[in-house]
Amino acid sequence: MTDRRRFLKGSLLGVSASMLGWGGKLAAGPMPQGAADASHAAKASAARVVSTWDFGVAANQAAWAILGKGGHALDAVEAGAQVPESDLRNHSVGKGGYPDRDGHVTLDASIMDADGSCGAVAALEHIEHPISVARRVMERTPHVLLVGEGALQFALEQGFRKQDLLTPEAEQAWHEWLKTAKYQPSINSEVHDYGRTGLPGGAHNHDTIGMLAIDAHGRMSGACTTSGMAWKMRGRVGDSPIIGAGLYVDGEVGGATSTGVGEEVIRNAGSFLVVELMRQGRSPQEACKEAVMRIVKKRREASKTLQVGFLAMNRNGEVGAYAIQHGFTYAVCDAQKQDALIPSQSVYTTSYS
Ligand code: SD4
Repeated sequence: MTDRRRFLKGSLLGVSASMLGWGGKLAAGPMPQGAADASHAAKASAARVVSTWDFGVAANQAAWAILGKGGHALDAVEAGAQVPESDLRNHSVGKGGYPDRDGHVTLDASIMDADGSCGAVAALEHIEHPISVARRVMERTPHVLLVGEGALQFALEQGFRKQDLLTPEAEQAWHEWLKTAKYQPSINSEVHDYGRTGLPGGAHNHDTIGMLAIDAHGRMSGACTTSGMAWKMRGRVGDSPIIGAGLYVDGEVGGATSTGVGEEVIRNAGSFLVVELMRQGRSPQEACKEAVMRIVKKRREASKTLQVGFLAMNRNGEVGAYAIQHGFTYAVCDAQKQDALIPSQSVYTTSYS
């Protein structure tokens, strides 16, 4: 994994919003073919996608396959989020995710568009791509959130295939956990320091993918998908499918997404808070930091051992992130750079072990 890393200094990849040229005037009227191609290339270069954690690099590339051709941000984030959902090596998102303490893999996901349209599923079982079910909830129902059995019923009605999401590896890890069955929801504060999570098999505990994209037409969308906390209580729902907590997008301002202990994010309406702070003039970086500090101030002692990270992008394509613990990373992909992985700033710069 380390060799995939392309750590860059700074939160903006050294590319300023003005260099991106996003939001520039589009030529009116018919154009000769060559000029049209050039115009398309210029617009596509304004597109950008950002995602949480190391696996965001691969997810971004799937999103870029759409954004780079001038496709819609909503299609891009759905396609991007599907990548870790299908990755069986990934035990915190989609198929192959660690189950709850009773052995059920239950998935949470949400998707949101620039105009406030949104859809989500929570505690969904047996469906490999909860992000796509969330999109159907948004587009084909008058509702925002479907949960559990009802979400599954809806997915099956929509033609999604029912399958077993518990892989042999995840099942083995669950059996290991059952030996002590210590119910101590914990967090992944450092990507490569698995020992501290107490999870067997050197597993990550918390790695949700949150993704935000701006397309060549300046449309912004976001997606968030996870299997949530490993060995969680049956029925536990985290922040990821809660609009305003794990994900929020407002096309006039920008978007935000979160990772880490979902309960802390929900308590503070985290992603909504980040977007509102950007609306008031904060940069994405400042907004993420302020949202993290709200949690830290309220949970001074507990925050020493819990992780929450926010990732935000404003409508100009400026990106920022902030976390409580060291180790949070985010991936950025645009026409200049396809595989950038950036270490987030954090409250605690050293490990707390
Ligand atoms: C949750 N926030 O279910 C998710 C988990 C997570 O990085 O983000 N992991 O609480």
